Amino acid sequence: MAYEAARIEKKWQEKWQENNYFEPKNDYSLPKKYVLSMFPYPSGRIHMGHVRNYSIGDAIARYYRKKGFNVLHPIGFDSFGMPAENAAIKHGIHPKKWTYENIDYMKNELFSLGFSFSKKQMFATSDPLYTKFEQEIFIKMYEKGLIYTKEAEVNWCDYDKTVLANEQVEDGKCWRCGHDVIRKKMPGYYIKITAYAEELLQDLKKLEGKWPNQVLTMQENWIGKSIGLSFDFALDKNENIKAEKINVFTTRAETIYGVSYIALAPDHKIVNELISKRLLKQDIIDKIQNIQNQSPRQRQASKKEGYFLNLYAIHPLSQEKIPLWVANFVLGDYGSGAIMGVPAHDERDYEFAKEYNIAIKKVIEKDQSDQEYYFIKEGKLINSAEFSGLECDEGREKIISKIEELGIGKKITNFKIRDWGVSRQRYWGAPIPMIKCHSCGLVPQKIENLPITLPEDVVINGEGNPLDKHKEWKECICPKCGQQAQKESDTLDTFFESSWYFARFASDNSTWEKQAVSEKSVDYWMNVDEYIGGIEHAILHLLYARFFQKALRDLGYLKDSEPFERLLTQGMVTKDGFKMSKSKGNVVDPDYIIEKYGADSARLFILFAAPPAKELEWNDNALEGAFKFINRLYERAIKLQPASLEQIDHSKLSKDEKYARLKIYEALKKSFEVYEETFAFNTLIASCMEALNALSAINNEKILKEAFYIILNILEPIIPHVCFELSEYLFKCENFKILEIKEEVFIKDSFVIAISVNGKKRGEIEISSDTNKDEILILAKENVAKWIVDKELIKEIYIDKKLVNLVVK
Ligand code: ANZ
Ligand code: ZN
Repeated sequence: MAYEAARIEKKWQEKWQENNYFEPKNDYSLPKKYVLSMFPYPSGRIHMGHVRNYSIGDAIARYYRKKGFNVLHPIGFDSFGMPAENAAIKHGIHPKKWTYENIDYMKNELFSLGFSFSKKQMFATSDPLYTKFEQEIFIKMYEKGLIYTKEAEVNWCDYDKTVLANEQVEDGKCWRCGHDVIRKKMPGYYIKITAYAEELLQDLKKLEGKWPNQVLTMQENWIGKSIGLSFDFALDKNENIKAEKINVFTTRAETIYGVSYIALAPDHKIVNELISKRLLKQDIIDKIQNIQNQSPRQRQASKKEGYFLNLYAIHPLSQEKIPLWVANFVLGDYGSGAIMGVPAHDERDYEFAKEYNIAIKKVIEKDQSDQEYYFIKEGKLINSAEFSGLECDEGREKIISKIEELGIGKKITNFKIRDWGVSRQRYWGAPIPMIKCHSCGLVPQKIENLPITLPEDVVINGEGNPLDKHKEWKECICPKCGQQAQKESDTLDTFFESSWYFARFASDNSTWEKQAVSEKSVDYWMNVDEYIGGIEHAILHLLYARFFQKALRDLGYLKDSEPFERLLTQGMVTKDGFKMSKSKGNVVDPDYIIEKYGADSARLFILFAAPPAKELEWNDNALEGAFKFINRLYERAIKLQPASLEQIDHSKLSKDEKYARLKIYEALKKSFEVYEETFAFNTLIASCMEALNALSAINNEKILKEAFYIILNILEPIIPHVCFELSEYLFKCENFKILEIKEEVFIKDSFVIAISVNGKKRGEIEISSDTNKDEILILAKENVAKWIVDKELIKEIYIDKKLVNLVVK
């Protein structure tokens, strides 16, 4: 009988559904594993990146299920967002219809790949029930002061007509559509993620060794804690402007005597004052305004640019006059938006000083080097009055104390992380549950009135926010005073939805109607034991989710402080050297692969072609190879007679049989380490292939049966359909258990001896223990034949299990 992927796969997918094989059990006394692959956006079809993500997660989930764990392996859809609206604009299809049709299609694709997802725990974040509790969480956060409104400069995409978070701007362009992003002042809702900055940073330590280092570093840099000195320079007298001093932030107080200029951010209030009072030449005002219109990122990427402001400050220690400049590389929203320029010891300051011929004053020296700059944080202070001669660290502390004594500054901690703006001027999102009332101001909707759902009758044409234009929908009653009021028409950033979905998955679905998360099941299932997803989420999503976990803990919804115990970031899928993407036109459609080879081949190829964290280059031959391997496995197994396993006396086996058995058990041993620790599925598959090869020399049915039992067991998480089919045929058991390691198999029954000729080592052979001395000498002579040929053999010395020495003339 030949291997028929389509028949086998359909049969088992139906069976698994019938027996609820994938559903988590409500028995909370069992050991548990919560395996989560990041849920997809319902863009229309599954792509290879998804197949990879879910093949990894599924392998882990199936392994633990087989090991007797209660496994939660959920899937859902991150289904709000812009593409649905773009489809509406382009094809006139309603975002809801578009989204839910895509979901239906993709669900089928996922199940046709045999992924062992729970159906019962499935939801889409655009479901009104999810919105209901999302709005409840929003209100609870608002009431706790974790959400507030402010007018702030935001990144605005004029094509998508929406605000973007800093992280959604890539090289000055919108991450979705690629159009230029502009800066615009807008009112909006902000989440106070900064209130948790320190905890978010400290808790990264708990994740060491469990999350990739790269991700931990990216998060640490994003949070960006730095301790430094904040202090004032007095402004040299000037009648024209109000300000009397300028505050700067420095992490290098020891370089204070090296200051040769002060630079202000283009949006610093002194700069704005000078502009509004026309105290600068028009062409300079134009140039400064030009910089103001760039996003911070653009400014930092450009060449250093700045202008002298015709003002001076007084150095607090040396009393020197220091010129004031405006500079494009100074950020308006970091520190105080002004820096002390120390060109000799800071690279950016140096470039700027070189560009504009500003003095460079060296105040740190190491090994008497005669360079004009020294960018490293070590050495002795020079030209620094009473501080000269001190090491950097000591000098820094002393100078900080001095400034503190003078009462003009203090040591402070700064964070780079900014509060998260969540307002989006879009239709297809969760409505922000706030009411604008003329008498009461901003009022949260009453919890019992949730969810605030989206109206279906909207005109979506890309011009403005459809909700804002929907007069009837906006009308409402103020929950506080009962007067006519209006709903907030902005919707939430979709990252809000993906920040707590894992806790919703962990809540038993029978509680979904009643509460956001159910304490009992969340207590049991959380945290996520293995979280698998793309490295592109290293900062945004993972930081927001970590924040939510902490905020929801403090609001009484959750208990733990970190949501994801371990994280695996999978590499990209590429083809012809490029990331697979529609725009590159190099996409391989999973549906086509399933049809041609079957789901098992697709899964095997994906897990065999590269270790999960590495890039995976698409290769048609390797896919073909995966298909052939499954065929071979199937054809060999199906020839055996079904029967149960029998005892094997290892000591009575032949050399080949022992060897085959060793290979099988090596693979079994490896499987534990791969499924639980390394996830190097590629090496595990390779071991199985080796074992299968070793079996070709065997026809002992007992051993073959044991071998197939083990191989099918090891490979079931990777190629489940064919393994279930064969184990049903051979062993009559569908969900068969993992065998234990038999140590006797690993006991070496061979040894290695060295062979030397006239005392020089010329070779080495592996000898099995049952070989006698004469046989060993013959083998040894064969092995070093080229050294003894045509020579007279004088003596043969054999040292037991160690050495053969041949003496020749
Ligand atoms: C003087 C100095 C001398 C500095 C030196 C560095 C090296 P982190 O670690 O990122 O906090 N800085 C302060 N505010 C800034 C702003 N708004 N925009 C751009 N740069 C700003 O870095 C702190 C350092 O970044 C500060 O220390 C300041 O430059 C600069 F040899 O002050 B330093
Ligand atoms: Zn009111």
